[in-house]
Formats: sequence, C-alpha cells, structure tokens
Amino acid sequence: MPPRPREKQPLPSLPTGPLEECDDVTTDKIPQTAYEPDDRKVEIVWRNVVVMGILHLVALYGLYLVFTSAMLITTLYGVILYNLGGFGITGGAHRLWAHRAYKAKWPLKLLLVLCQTLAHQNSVIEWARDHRVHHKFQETDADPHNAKRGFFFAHMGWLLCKKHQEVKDKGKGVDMSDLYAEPLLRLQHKYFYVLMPIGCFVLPSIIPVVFWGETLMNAYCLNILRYVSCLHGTWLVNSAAHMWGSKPYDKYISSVENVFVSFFAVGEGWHNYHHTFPWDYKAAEFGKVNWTLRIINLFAKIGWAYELKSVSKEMIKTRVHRTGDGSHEIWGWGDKD
Ligand code: ST9
Ligand code: ZN
Ligand code: ZN
Repeated sequence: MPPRPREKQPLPSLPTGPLEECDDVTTDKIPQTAYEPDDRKVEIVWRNVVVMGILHLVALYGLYLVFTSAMLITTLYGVILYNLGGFGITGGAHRLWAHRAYKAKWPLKLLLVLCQTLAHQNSVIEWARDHRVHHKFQETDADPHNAKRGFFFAHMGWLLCKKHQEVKDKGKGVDMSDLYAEPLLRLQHKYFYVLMPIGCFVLPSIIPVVFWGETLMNAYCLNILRYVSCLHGTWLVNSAAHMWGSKPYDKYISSVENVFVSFFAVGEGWHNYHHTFPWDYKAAEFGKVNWTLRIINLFAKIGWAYELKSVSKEMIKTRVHRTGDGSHEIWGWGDKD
C-alpha cells in the first residue's frame, strides 16, 4: 500500500489587531505555524538574482576604484549618502512610519521621504508593511525574513524568492490605513519607479561629475557601492541582529543587542530592546552608537519632530527582571543617557 500523504495540521489563529499590539504581549507569546520545513517551497525569482548579482559585481569594482582612481571627495560623498539614505530608513520608514514612534512636521517628512528614496528599499508603504508583519509574526512563516530559516534567508535570500503564502495571508490583517492616509507616502508609492531611479541612481551619480569633475565611471560605480553597502547595513539587522548578541530585555525572542550591527545600521542594532519595546523612538535604551537618535533629537529641538514616545525606566527594569538573560548590567553600566 502506498504511504498515506501527511495530513496538514490546521493553522493556529495568530493575533491580529492594531499596531499597538506590537508590544511585549505579541512578542512574548507568538504561536508557531504548523508549516513543516518541507512546505517551504522556494520559488526563486531569477530577475532579482541577476540584478543583485550585477549590483554586487559593480559594487566590488567600485571598491577597487576607491583605492585606485576615485577622488577622495567622491568617497567621502559616498559615506555621506550612505548615512543620509540610512537615516531615511531608520528615522523615516522605520521609527516614524512603521512604528509611529514620534510625529514629524511636513519639512522633516519630505526630507525623510527623499532620503528613503535615495536608499531604495522599496517605497515607504511597502517597507513598513513588511516590517509591521515582521514584528507581529516574528520567527514564523508569516515573517517575511524569518530568521529561523537561516542567516542567508533572513539577510537577503528573502528578496530573491517569492514570499511564503503565510506572509501574504497574515499580512492582510495588518492595518496600513494610517500610511495610505498620508498624501506624501501615496505619491511616493505611486511614482516610485520614476522617483527611485532618479533619486537613488541618476542624481547621485551625476553630482560628482558636475560639481568636482569626477569621471562618470567612478561616480557611478562608487554610488552602486554606497547603495549595496547600505542594503547590507540594513539586512544585518534582520540576520546578525537576530542571531548573535545578548538578550538583556527578552531572552525568549531571537533578536539581540549587537553593537557591530548598530554601527553599520545607523543605530539600529539594539534589536532585543527594539522588539521588546517597538514603540520607543530611541529603538534602544541608551544613546550609545545610535546616530539616528541624535538626529531625531536635533529635529526635536527645532520642533520638526515631536511627541517622541519612550519607555519609563521602571517599565524597562520590570521587564529586564522578568524576561532578561541577565546581561543588562553589562550593557547599562555607566550610561548616563
Ligand atoms: C530591501 C528591503 O532591501 C529591506 C528591508 C529591511 C528591513 C529591515 C528592518 C530592520 C529594522 C530597521 C533597521 C533599519 C537599518 C537601516 C540601516 C541603514 C544603513 N503583507 O512583494 P510581492 C501581497 S528592498 C501583506 O511582489 P512576491 C500583496 O498583496 C531592496 N501582503 O510578493 C502584494 O501585492 P501589492 C530592493 C503582502 O510576488 C502581493 O503579495 N528591492 C505582503 O512573493 C505581491 O507582493 C528589491 O530587491 C505583506 N508583507 O515577490 C525588490 N507582502 O504589493 C524585492 C506581499 O500589490 N522585492 N503581500 O499589495 C521583490 O522583488 C518581491 O517583493 C519578492 C517577493 C520577489 C521578494
Ligand atoms: Zn527584527
Ligand atoms: Zn521595527
């Protein structure tokens, strides 16, 4: 007799609801899906593999040019663009729009959208949708970059294949109405494939040629290097900061505190804190290696950023004692922020 096909277990119902539920309640008790690894059929999107492959080759050549023929000012310009794009992701797509951790006046929103377009990690709306789904269903198949599927998948593999059906099914329940209500975000989303090529590739490559006489080849390749580096800086938060580091706030989740990631991710490596208290605009308990925090604070001084949400010391302390791994003393020692 042929073996009976394995019966699928019914999926447990996952919590759905408003963004406010993305707090310790959901991160603590997220149920696992009944999918077996066998059900995770990987449907590779070859277009993305080819595009990413070419981008990486050009970036490597750009790195070679940095040490051979590029002008120093072009390299410095690349570092500045890396940080500007990074701030568009951290201060804009992440803390402002995905988490609503603070409010911003329109000039800051405009600046953030421009910087986020420079970083090209999809439109703010698409970025924030994937990220809200990541928080809500972390480490399940509904998490777009589920770290349980290994370093490469969490880092960049998830962008090279079709999303798991669970991401789409469960993702539908995540409220995005607040972002669609913002005309600036709707505009960026609608015209993304016009704005992004100009903002991320054309203008950044032309500026060094026009303003300080760099060759187009050097300017173009160094800009691709800047773009690809910024992608990896961001992707490290999904991979390394879900694998290697301490868990002072919640030892039951995979995200960790990782200073190395924080350095490259403009302050977003304090990921155990962030998943425990996702509404905190600091995305960390302290101000160490948190460039994004410094910049938001500067904007708060001139009134462009306001209603900054945070977490009381008392709440952090209670949580550290309840679910921390005991490493809090090491990280918090001597910090006066
Ligand atoms: C990039 C993004 O790199 C990186 C994000 C990283 C996030 C990190 C977060 C960490 C914290 C913050 C740290 C910041 C640090 C910054 C440091 C800076 C130095 N919910 O997607 P499709 C449905 S992008 C609900 O095509 P496929 C929906 O109906 C890099 N529904 O799925 C959708 O239709 P529509 C450049 C969802 O076909 C439909 O499915 N960009 C959801 O499986 C189809 O959606 C690329 O490489 C959801 N979450 O294709 C492009 N998702 O949209 C990569 C989908 O019309 N993307 N649905 O509503 C792709 O090519 C494709 O998405 C795919 C999947 C091939 C990956
Ligand atoms: Zn995460
Ligand atoms: Zn987040």
